[in-house]
Amino acid sequence: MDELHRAQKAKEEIGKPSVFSKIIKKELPADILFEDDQCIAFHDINPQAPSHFLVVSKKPIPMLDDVQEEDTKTLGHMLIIAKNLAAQEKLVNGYRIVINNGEQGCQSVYHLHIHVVGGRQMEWPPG
Ligand code: DGP
Repeated sequence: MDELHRAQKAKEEIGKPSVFSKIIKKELPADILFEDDQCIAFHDINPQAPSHFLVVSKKPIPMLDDVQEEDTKTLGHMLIIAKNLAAQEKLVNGYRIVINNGEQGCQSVYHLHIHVVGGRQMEWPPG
């Protein structure tokens, strides 16, 4: 199943523990790059570029639309971790940060996460 079809089916999973919650609890394996009390970062299982990793909130916020004022610090922290890890991964020529939100945003896992993709020339507009 491709990412678009996964995204179209994914809303059925809202309210259930996400695959990312299982990775956070170490019930599922992942190639972890970083972890602290607020977030965890690991390589995407279906990379869209030579380097593709996710920075995932430990708080199980389903999507960006659900973020509240009280989450401001966590979101800012996740962006700082994303750019630190981009440097660690040697994405010196640039990279892209993406948050997919909802069905038309092509979100397939309803647990807030930032994509970091790099290692090749990105294009615009995105598909
Ligand atoms: P999004 O479409 O924005 O919800 O992105 C979800 C991403 O999560 C997608 O690129 C594939 C990735 N993913 C899904 N399941 C797993 C998993 O079990 N392990 C890892 N490492 N990544 C996963």
